[in-house]
Amino acid sequence: MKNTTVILGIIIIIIIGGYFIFTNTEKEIPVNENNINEETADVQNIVIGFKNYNYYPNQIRVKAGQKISITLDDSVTGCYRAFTIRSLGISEYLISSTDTLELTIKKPGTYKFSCSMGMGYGNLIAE
Ligand SMILES: [Cu+2]
Repeated sequence: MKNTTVILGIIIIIIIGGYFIFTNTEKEIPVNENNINEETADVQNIVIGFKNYNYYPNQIRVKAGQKISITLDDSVTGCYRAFTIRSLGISEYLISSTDTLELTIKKPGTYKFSCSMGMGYGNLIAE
């Protein structure tokens, strides 16, 4: 009878120990969530409109290495909505003002943008 009690006790200890090990490994998962939150908090939002037959503003300073999100407001029409940064190989048709173009410019420098046909002009200045 005493042996069974000891064995039962050991089994219970193993089960409790196993439970703690299991919950500890589960707790490591939210680290990823934190990383995602930090990234979204760090996004530079840029809204570009249209003025004098060109993008406005058209000299935009951004931080190199930081995620930027570009939207075109409703004043931008036609082919101007095909936002193109040729030197980065980016060309995206932003259908409405809720569409976003997200990118990160890693290297500081001046990056020209225009429509896909080269109409309009402006610079993204990454520092
Ligand atoms: Cu065009």
